[in-house]
Amino acid sequence: MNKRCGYVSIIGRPNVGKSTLLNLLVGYKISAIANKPQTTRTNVRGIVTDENYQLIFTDTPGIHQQAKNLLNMTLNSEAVAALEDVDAVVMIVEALKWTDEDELALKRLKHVKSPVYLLVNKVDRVKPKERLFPYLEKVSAKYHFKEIIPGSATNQINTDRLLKVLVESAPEGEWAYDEDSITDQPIRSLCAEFIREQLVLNLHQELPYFTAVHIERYEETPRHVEIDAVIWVARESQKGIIIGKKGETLKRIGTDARRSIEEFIDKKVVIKQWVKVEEEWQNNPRHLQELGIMSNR
Ligand SMILES: Nc1nc2c(ncn2[C@@H]2O[C@H](COP(=O)(O)OP(=O)(O)OP(=O)(O)O)[C@@H](O)[C@H]2O)c(=O)[nH]1
Ligand SMILES: [Mg+2]
Repeated sequence: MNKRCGYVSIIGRPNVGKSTLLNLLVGYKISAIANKPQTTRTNVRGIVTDENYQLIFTDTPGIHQQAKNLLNMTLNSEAVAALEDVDAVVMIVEALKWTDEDELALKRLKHVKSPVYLLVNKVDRVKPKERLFPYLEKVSAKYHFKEIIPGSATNQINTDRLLKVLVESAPEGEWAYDEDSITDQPIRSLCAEFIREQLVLNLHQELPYFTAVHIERYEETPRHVEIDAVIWVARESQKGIIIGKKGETLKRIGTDARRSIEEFIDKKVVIKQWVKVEEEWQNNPRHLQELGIMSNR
């Protein structure tokens, strides 16, 4: 069999399970997961290589409404940009739900020429299963999906089927990456992603939306890796909340992120963190570029 190499983008509204699917397929945690919308802030690439194929997945920020500031507009436009020049698209929705934001994500597929597969995710929660049938019928009328796959990224239901059809949609060709590559994200972005994940998990309500992480230094010594991270916030009061009483919240965020990074790079890690305030960072293009959220297209 000839080798196949294909590019696949994963899109959908926030919180449907895009990053969970990416991590499952890649077999490593490279994209942050949290039960809150807008966890993913940049397009994250994950590479899956088997004997006869290589698939290069792009996990995108959730497409959402009320994108009023530059940050939110950028998240939406980066997600849409990932639909260009791919061999297949996976749109994800949550079983039994169809919201205005799903509709918005669907609209973005209008000009997509490649096949679009719909993963109806989180079916593990649907009981009894018969409740799915009318839903599947309803979503099939919404777009000419190449195939609709009910499944679950956490419980690995039908994810093999999804992988199989994606491989079939990939053109024959040489691989774009080494067979042992799992991502093309620079290690600094991965570290920022792990810290951001802990911010989302450890902070309540809306606060994570106002935060961003930038790795200012990543240095390997023979014994360990030293990381200097800046957490940007928009207000002085947010800084206080992130630091917490006697610095406890920030410490917990650092410890949890350190564990994830150590597991990933298999080396001891020392993280130093600073919380800095810049009021309008979410509307500052230079800042968004520095953070890797806005690309230089
Ligand atoms: N029950 C169940 N939960 C799931 C499944 N897949 C993902 N989740 C959960 O859904 C939540 C959101 O998952 P993410 O992967 O972060 O979602 P996302 O689409 O990447 O979200 P954004 O980055 O905010 O756009 C997490 O709590 C996941 O554990 C599934 O198949 N079943
Ligand atoms: Mg995500």
